[in-house]
Amino acid sequence: MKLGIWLDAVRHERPLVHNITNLVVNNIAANALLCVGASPVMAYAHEEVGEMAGIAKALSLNMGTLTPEVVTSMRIAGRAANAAGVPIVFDPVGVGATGYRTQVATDLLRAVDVSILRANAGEMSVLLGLAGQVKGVDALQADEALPAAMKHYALSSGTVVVATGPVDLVTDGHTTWQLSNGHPLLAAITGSGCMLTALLGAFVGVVPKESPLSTYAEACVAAITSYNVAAEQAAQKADGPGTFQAALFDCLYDLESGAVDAAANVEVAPA
Ligand code: ATP
Ligand code: TZP
Ligand code: MG
Ligand code: MG
Repeated sequence: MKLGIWLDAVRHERPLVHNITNLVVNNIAANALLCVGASPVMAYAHEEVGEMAGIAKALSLNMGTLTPEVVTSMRIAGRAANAAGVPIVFDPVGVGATGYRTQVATDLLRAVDVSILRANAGEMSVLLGLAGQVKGVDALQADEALPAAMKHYALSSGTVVVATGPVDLVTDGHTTWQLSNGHPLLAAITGSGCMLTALLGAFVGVVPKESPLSTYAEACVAAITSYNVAAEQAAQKADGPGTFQAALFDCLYDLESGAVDAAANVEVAPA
Protein backbone atom coordinates (compact mmCIF):
# COMPACT_ATOMS: atom_id res chain seq x y z
CA MET A 1 0.00 0.00 0.00
CA LYS A 2 1.44 3.41 -0.99
CA LEU A 3 0.89 5.83 1.88
CA GLY A 4 2.93 8.93 1.07
CA ILE A 5 0.54 9.90 -1.73
CA TRP A 6 -2.07 10.70 0.92
CA LEU A 7 0.26 13.16 2.62
CA ASP A 8 0.94 14.77 -0.76
CA ALA A 9 -2.82 15.03 -1.37
CA VAL A 10 -3.37 16.76 1.98
CA ARG A 11 -0.60 19.27 1.20
CA HIS A 12 -2.04 19.86 -2.26
CA GLU A 13 -5.72 20.17 -1.33
CA ARG A 14 -5.34 21.84 2.09
CA PRO A 15 -8.66 20.46 3.40
CA LEU A 16 -10.67 22.54 5.87
CA VAL A 17 -11.09 20.44 9.02
CA HIS A 18 -13.75 21.50 11.52
CA ASN A 19 -12.80 20.41 15.02
CA ILE A 20 -14.98 20.26 18.10
CA THR A 21 -12.30 19.11 20.49
CA ASN A 22 -11.24 19.65 24.08
CA LEU A 23 -9.87 22.47 26.20
CA VAL A 24 -6.54 20.69 26.62
CA VAL A 25 -5.63 20.30 22.95
CA ASN A 26 -7.32 23.03 20.89
CA ASN A 27 -4.00 24.71 20.15
CA ILE A 28 -1.85 21.65 19.49
CA ALA A 29 -4.52 19.99 17.34
CA ALA A 30 -4.71 23.13 15.18
CA ASN A 31 -0.91 23.25 14.94
CA ALA A 32 -0.65 19.59 13.97
CA LEU A 33 -3.18 20.19 11.16
CA LEU A 34 -1.28 23.23 9.92
CA CYS A 35 1.99 21.28 9.96
CA VAL A 36 0.65 18.64 7.56
CA GLY A 37 -0.78 21.32 5.28
CA ALA A 38 -4.46 21.22 6.30
CA SER A 39 -6.64 24.17 7.31
CA PRO A 40 -7.92 23.87 10.89
CA VAL A 41 -10.94 25.61 12.32
CA MET A 42 -12.27 25.23 15.85
CA ALA A 43 -15.93 26.26 16.07
CA TYR A 44 -18.33 25.58 18.94
CA ALA A 45 -21.31 27.98 18.88
CA HIS A 46 -24.64 26.29 18.24
CA GLU A 47 -25.41 29.22 15.93
CA GLU A 48 -22.61 28.33 13.48
CA VAL A 49 -21.46 24.71 13.85
CA GLY A 50 -23.96 23.37 11.31
CA GLU A 51 -22.86 25.85 8.67
CA MET A 52 -19.17 25.27 9.40
CA ALA A 53 -19.45 21.48 9.29
CA GLY A 54 -21.31 21.73 5.99
CA ILE A 55 -18.48 23.64 4.28
CA ALA A 56 -15.64 21.59 5.80
CA LYS A 57 -13.97 18.60 4.15
CA ALA A 58 -14.12 16.68 7.46
CA LEU A 59 -15.53 17.07 10.96
CA SER A 60 -13.48 15.83 13.91
CA LEU A 61 -15.40 15.31 17.16
CA ASN A 62 -13.57 14.74 20.46
CA MET A 63 -15.18 14.11 23.86
CA GLY A 64 -12.19 15.21 25.98
CA THR A 65 -13.80 17.98 28.04
CA LEU A 66 -17.54 17.53 27.68
CA THR A 67 -20.23 19.97 28.68
CA PRO A 68 -23.90 19.76 27.72
CA GLU A 69 -23.33 22.73 25.39
CA VAL A 70 -20.48 20.94 23.61
CA VAL A 71 -22.58 17.79 23.27
CA THR A 72 -25.29 19.82 21.54
CA SER A 73 -22.65 21.40 19.27
CA MET A 74 -21.48 17.93 18.29
CA ARG A 75 -25.00 16.79 17.48
CA ILE A 76 -25.82 19.86 15.36
CA ALA A 77 -22.48 19.70 13.53
CA GLY A 78 -22.74 15.93 13.10
CA ARG A 79 -26.19 16.08 11.55
CA ALA A 80 -25.11 18.87 9.18
CA ALA A 81 -22.00 16.91 8.17
CA ASN A 82 -24.11 13.83 7.46
CA ALA A 83 -26.52 15.87 5.36
CA ALA A 84 -23.63 17.35 3.34
CA GLY A 85 -21.75 14.06 2.96
CA VAL A 86 -18.82 15.34 5.06
CA PRO A 87 -16.95 12.50 6.81
CA ILE A 88 -16.89 12.49 10.62
CA VAL A 89 -14.06 11.28 12.86
CA PHE A 90 -15.12 10.56 16.44
CA ASP A 91 -12.78 10.22 19.44
CA PRO A 92 -14.70 9.08 22.56
CA VAL A 93 -12.01 10.33 24.96
CA GLY A 94 -12.39 8.83 28.43
CA VAL A 95 -15.40 6.66 27.56
CA GLY A 96 -15.93 4.28 30.46
CA ALA A 97 -14.31 6.64 32.98
CA THR A 98 -17.70 8.11 33.93
CA GLY A 99 -21.29 7.22 33.20
CA TYR A 100 -21.78 10.59 31.49
CA ARG A 101 -19.00 9.96 28.96
CA THR A 102 -20.33 6.50 28.20
CA GLN A 103 -23.86 7.85 27.73
CA VAL A 104 -22.72 10.68 25.45
CA ALA A 105 -20.61 8.36 23.28
CA THR A 106 -23.41 5.83 22.93
CA ASP A 107 -26.03 8.49 22.15
CA LEU A 108 -23.83 10.26 19.61
CA LEU A 109 -23.07 7.05 17.75
CA ARG A 110 -26.83 6.45 17.51
CA ALA A 111 -27.66 10.00 16.40
CA VAL A 112 -24.85 10.57 13.91
CA ASP A 113 -23.30 8.50 11.15
CA VAL A 114 -19.58 8.37 11.96
CA SER A 115 -17.04 7.43 9.25
CA ILE A 116 -14.03 6.88 11.52
CA LEU A 117 -14.12 5.81 15.16
CA ARG A 118 -10.73 6.32 16.87
CA ALA A 119 -9.88 5.58 20.48
CA ASN A 120 -7.06 4.16 22.52
CA ALA A 121 -7.34 0.41 22.99
CA GLY A 122 -8.76 0.66 26.53
CA GLU A 123 -11.49 3.10 25.47
CA MET A 124 -12.30 1.04 22.38
CA SER A 125 -12.65 -2.12 24.48
CA VAL A 126 -15.11 -0.41 26.85
CA LEU A 127 -17.08 1.17 24.01
CA LEU A 128 -17.48 -2.16 22.23
CA GLY A 129 -18.75 -3.83 25.41
CA LEU A 130 -15.57 -5.73 26.29
CA ALA A 131 -13.52 -5.82 29.46
CA GLY A 132 -11.30 -2.80 28.82
CA GLN A 133 -10.07 -0.43 31.50
CA VAL A 134 -9.42 3.29 31.38
CA LYS A 135 -8.02 5.67 33.99
CA GLY A 136 -9.43 9.10 33.17
CA VAL A 137 -8.38 9.57 29.55
CA ASP A 138 -5.57 6.99 29.56
CA ALA A 139 -5.77 3.38 28.41
CA LEU A 140 -5.06 0.86 31.19
CA GLN A 141 -6.04 -2.40 29.57
CA ALA A 142 -7.49 -3.72 26.33
CA ASP A 143 -9.48 -6.91 25.90
CA GLU A 144 -7.90 -9.70 23.87
CA ALA A 145 -11.14 -9.97 21.90
CA LEU A 146 -10.72 -6.36 20.71
CA PRO A 147 -9.68 -7.09 17.08
CA ALA A 148 -12.70 -9.34 16.50
CA ALA A 149 -15.07 -6.86 18.13
CA MET A 150 -13.66 -3.99 16.04
CA LYS A 151 -14.21 -6.03 12.87
CA HIS A 152 -17.76 -6.80 13.86
CA TYR A 153 -18.53 -3.16 14.65
CA ALA A 154 -16.96 -1.99 11.38
CA LEU A 155 -19.05 -4.42 9.34
CA SER A 156 -22.31 -3.74 11.13
CA SER A 157 -21.97 0.06 11.09
CA GLY A 158 -19.96 0.81 7.94
CA THR A 159 -17.32 2.59 10.02
CA VAL A 160 -13.52 2.41 9.92
CA VAL A 161 -12.46 1.47 13.45
CA VAL A 162 -9.04 2.56 14.77
CA ALA A 163 -7.61 1.49 18.14
CA THR A 164 -4.24 3.01 19.06
CA GLY A 165 -1.44 2.09 21.42
CA PRO A 166 2.11 0.77 20.97
CA VAL A 167 0.63 -1.14 18.00
CA ASP A 168 -2.33 0.41 16.20
CA LEU A 169 -5.20 -1.54 14.65
CA VAL A 170 -7.26 -0.25 11.71
CA THR A 171 -10.15 -2.20 10.25
CA ASP A 172 -12.90 -1.71 7.68
CA GLY A 173 -14.38 -5.06 8.72
CA HIS A 174 -12.82 -6.96 5.82
CA THR A 175 -9.14 -6.20 6.29
CA THR A 176 -7.34 -5.37 9.53
CA TRP A 177 -3.99 -3.62 9.48
CA GLN A 178 -1.42 -3.64 12.29
CA LEU A 179 0.72 -0.51 12.40
CA SER A 180 3.94 -0.57 14.39
CA ASN A 181 5.47 2.88 13.90
CA GLY A 182 5.53 5.51 16.63
CA HIS A 183 7.51 6.18 19.80
CA PRO A 184 6.89 5.80 23.56
CA LEU A 185 7.39 9.57 23.99
CA LEU A 186 3.94 9.99 22.38
CA ALA A 187 2.50 8.58 25.58
CA ALA A 188 4.50 11.12 27.63
CA ILE A 189 2.76 14.20 26.20
CA THR A 190 -0.89 15.09 26.50
CA GLY A 191 -3.00 15.15 23.39
CA SER A 192 -1.03 12.75 21.23
CA GLY A 193 -4.20 10.79 20.53
CA CYS A 194 -6.28 13.94 20.08
CA MET A 195 -3.78 15.33 17.55
CA LEU A 196 -4.06 12.08 15.64
CA THR A 197 -7.86 12.37 15.66
CA ALA A 198 -7.53 15.85 14.13
CA LEU A 199 -5.06 14.56 11.51
CA LEU A 200 -7.39 11.71 10.59
CA GLY A 201 -9.82 14.47 9.62
CA ALA A 202 -7.25 15.95 7.22
CA PHE A 203 -6.54 12.62 5.55
CA VAL A 204 -10.16 11.47 5.20
CA GLY A 205 -10.93 15.00 4.02
CA VAL A 206 -9.10 14.26 0.76
CA VAL A 207 -10.85 10.94 0.09
CA PRO A 208 -13.06 11.42 -2.99
CA LYS A 209 -16.79 11.39 -2.16
CA GLU A 210 -18.62 8.07 -2.72
CA SER A 211 -15.38 6.10 -2.16
CA PRO A 212 -15.71 2.65 -0.59
CA LEU A 213 -14.94 2.23 3.11
CA SER A 214 -11.65 0.52 2.20
CA THR A 215 -10.39 3.83 0.75
CA TYR A 216 -11.20 5.62 4.02
CA ALA A 217 -9.32 2.86 5.85
CA GLU A 218 -6.31 3.40 3.59
CA ALA A 219 -6.36 7.14 4.34
CA CYS A 220 -6.42 6.29 8.06
CA VAL A 221 -3.43 3.95 7.73
CA ALA A 222 -1.61 6.77 5.92
CA ALA A 223 -2.52 9.36 8.57
CA ILE A 224 -1.40 7.20 11.49
CA THR A 225 1.80 6.10 9.78
CA SER A 226 2.71 9.64 8.73
CA TYR A 227 2.18 10.89 12.27
CA ASN A 228 4.07 8.02 13.85
CA VAL A 229 7.01 8.28 11.43
CA ALA A 230 7.21 12.01 12.26
CA ALA A 231 7.21 11.01 15.95
CA GLU A 232 10.11 8.60 15.35
CA GLN A 233 12.06 11.40 13.68
CA ALA A 234 11.17 13.84 16.50
CA ALA A 235 12.35 11.39 19.16
CA GLN A 236 15.80 11.40 17.54
CA LYS A 237 16.05 15.15 18.09
CA ALA A 238 14.39 15.41 21.51
CA ASP A 239 15.82 15.49 25.04
CA GLY A 240 12.48 14.70 26.69
CA PRO A 241 8.71 15.31 26.39
CA GLY A 242 8.96 19.11 26.07
CA THR A 243 11.45 19.17 23.22
CA PHE A 244 9.69 16.15 21.72
CA GLN A 245 6.41 18.03 21.33
CA ALA A 246 8.15 20.92 19.56
CA ALA A 247 10.17 18.53 17.38
CA LEU A 248 6.99 16.66 16.49
CA PHE A 249 5.55 19.81 14.90
CA ASP A 250 8.83 20.43 13.04
CA CYS A 251 8.98 16.86 11.78
CA LEU A 252 5.33 16.86 10.68
CA TYR A 253 6.02 20.09 8.80
CA ASP A 254 9.14 18.68 7.09
CA LEU A 255 7.82 15.16 6.59
CA GLU A 256 8.46 13.81 3.10
CA SER A 257 6.07 11.36 1.51
CA GLY A 258 9.00 9.16 0.47
CA ALA A 259 10.16 8.95 4.10
CA VAL A 260 6.69 7.75 5.15
CA ASP A 261 6.78 4.91 2.63
CA ALA A 262 10.39 4.04 3.48
CA ALA A 263 9.76 3.82 7.25
CA ALA A 264 6.21 2.40 7.19
CA ASN A 265 5.76 -0.71 9.33
CA VAL A 266 2.31 -1.88 8.20
CA GLU A 267 1.09 -5.47 8.09
CA VAL A 268 -2.23 -7.04 7.23
CA ALA A 269 -3.36 -9.02 10.28
CA PRO A 270 -4.12 -12.70 9.78
CA ALA A 271 -7.88 -13.24 9.23
P1 ATP B 1 -3.61 7.39 26.04
O1 ATP B 1 -4.14 8.61 26.70
O2 ATP B 1 -3.93 6.09 26.68
O3 ATP B 1 -2.16 7.58 25.75
P2 ATP B 1 -4.39 8.38 23.47
O4 ATP B 1 -5.76 8.75 23.10
O5 ATP B 1 -3.43 9.47 23.78
O6 ATP B 1 -4.39 7.34 24.63
P3 ATP B 1 -2.60 6.58 22.16
O7 ATP B 1 -3.13 5.19 22.14
O8 ATP B 1 -1.54 6.89 23.13
O9 ATP B 1 -3.82 7.58 22.25
O10 ATP B 1 -2.11 6.89 20.67
C1 ATP B 1 -1.65 8.16 20.27
C2 ATP B 1 -0.51 7.96 19.29
O11 ATP B 1 0.64 7.50 19.98
C3 ATP B 1 -0.78 6.93 18.20
O12 ATP B 1 -0.23 7.43 17.01
C4 ATP B 1 -0.02 5.68 18.69
O13 ATP B 1 0.40 4.89 17.61
C5 ATP B 1 1.13 6.29 19.41
N1 ATP B 1 1.67 5.52 20.53
C6 ATP B 1 1.13 5.42 21.77
N2 ATP B 1 1.90 4.68 22.58
C7 ATP B 1 2.97 4.28 21.84
C8 ATP B 1 4.14 3.49 22.11
N3 ATP B 1 4.38 2.95 23.32
N4 ATP B 1 5.01 3.28 21.10
C9 ATP B 1 4.81 3.81 19.90
N5 ATP B 1 3.73 4.61 19.59
C10 ATP B 1 2.82 4.83 20.53
N1 TZP C 1 -8.25 15.52 29.98
C1 TZP C 1 -9.33 15.68 29.25
S1 TZP C 1 -9.03 15.67 27.58
C2 TZP C 1 -7.37 15.39 27.85
C3 TZP C 1 -7.13 15.35 29.23
C4 TZP C 1 -5.81 15.16 29.87
C5 TZP C 1 -6.41 15.22 26.75
C6 TZP C 1 -6.36 13.80 26.32
O1 TZP C 1 -5.52 13.64 25.21
P1 TZP C 1 -5.15 12.20 24.63
O2 TZP C 1 -4.71 12.52 23.26
O3 TZP C 1 -6.38 11.38 24.63
O4 TZP C 1 -4.07 11.64 25.50
MG1 MG D 1 -2.68 10.16 25.64
MG1 MG E 1 -7.24 9.88 23.76
